[in-house]
Amino acid sequence: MLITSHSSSAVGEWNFDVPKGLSESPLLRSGGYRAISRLIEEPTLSGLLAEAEAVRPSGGRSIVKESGGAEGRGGKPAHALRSRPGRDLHWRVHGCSDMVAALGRICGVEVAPGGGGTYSYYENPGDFLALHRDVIKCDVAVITCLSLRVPDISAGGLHVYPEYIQEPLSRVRAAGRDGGRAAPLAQGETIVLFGGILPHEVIPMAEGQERIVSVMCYRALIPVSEDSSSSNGAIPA
Ligand SMILES: O=C(O)CCC(=O)C(=O)O
Ligand SMILES: [Fe+2]
Repeated sequence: MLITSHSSSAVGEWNFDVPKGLSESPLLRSGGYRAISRLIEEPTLSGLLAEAEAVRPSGGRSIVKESGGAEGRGGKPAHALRSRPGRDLHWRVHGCSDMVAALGRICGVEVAPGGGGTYSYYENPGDFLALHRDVIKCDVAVITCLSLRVPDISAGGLHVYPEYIQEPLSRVRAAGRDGGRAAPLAQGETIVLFGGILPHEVIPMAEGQERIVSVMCYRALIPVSEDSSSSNGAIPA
């Protein structure tokens, strides 16, 4: 999870402008996200899944029942899932110069890895990650689906709100899920999103579903004003 333990300001203080430089990004202009089929290919995908399964038992689940009051980035969104830090392969895949160059082309802005990366396991019915924007260190998030049991567009997947890029989260919440759209991610697919800007959530898993993803953060190498957000930086889980 790319979230922090701090939260934030009242809606009245909300003032968010997409940082100059990012506003020119073709990715941001087309909704702030893109699903890509073969950004990571076999046998690397299987290697990442094996690494995710290897570290899975070494930590417990994380449950937060109520979201904090963040209107902008970070905060403490409610969630129920298991999360583990990435290991060697995760870093080699996401930190290498080829990946950084590919992401620069996709995003239209240079990026740099912003942390070690994680694996997230939505493994029980009802597992979810509530509406949020990612922390300051995470302008761009790269999420790859390593395993997906029982795909279903109406449950257990990423949901994004491109129409609400400049809105406080309370307004996104008030609009409800119809204000956004599903961003389904098939096994092996990757989504690249401006997670610090685009409001997003993982909607609850249905009975029998399971979703394992690798998550990696990148910073956009342009001045991203911290004033435009309501939270301070924090570490990925
Ligand atoms: O699992 C996903 O698709 C999204 C995860 C996410 O938004 C996060 O970890 O911050
Ligand atoms: Fe996120």
